[in-house]
Amino acid sequence: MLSPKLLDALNKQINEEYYSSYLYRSMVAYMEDKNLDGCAHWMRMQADEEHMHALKIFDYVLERGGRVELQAVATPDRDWDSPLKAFEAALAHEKFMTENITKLADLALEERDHATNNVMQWYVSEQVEEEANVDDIVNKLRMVGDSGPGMFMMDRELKSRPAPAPIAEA
Ligand code: OFO
Repeated sequence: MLSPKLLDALNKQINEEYYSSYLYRSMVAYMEDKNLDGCAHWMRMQADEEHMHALKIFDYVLERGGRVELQAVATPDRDWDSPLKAFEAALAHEKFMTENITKLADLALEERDHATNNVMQWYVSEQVEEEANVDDIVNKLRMVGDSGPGMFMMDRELKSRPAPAPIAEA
């Protein structure tokens, strides 16, 4: 049985993951508006991945006999000054998500809930990967400048991002 404190924190994290998905979906719209198909594709894959992150906690709460309580998802930003600024915003967001996950893992230990801590460890590793991936894109965009031929090449590279692994494998 999940403690009330942990159940509440997990429900909040489900909402944060849905917000992440929503934010990246908003970035898809922004990139499409700029005719950056590759960037839009990358954001689409990321939005799908965040959706799966939400579902993984959703299913976990149910498995533990907890009540999932969905909350309203906040309105994401719609515009950024440049593709680089959008990716910088994505990196800042991932750092914020890492902080949330760390707090949840800490809380699980405080509550002596090792099963939840174990699930959170999956997210801890996932966040390392996510931050590294976005950081790499931000660095490359800073190097090439986010317009002209450099941007064209980057956009082509980002189009090759594969679809995220299905939830069962997550
Ligand atoms: Fe990229 O954040 Fe989910 O966990």
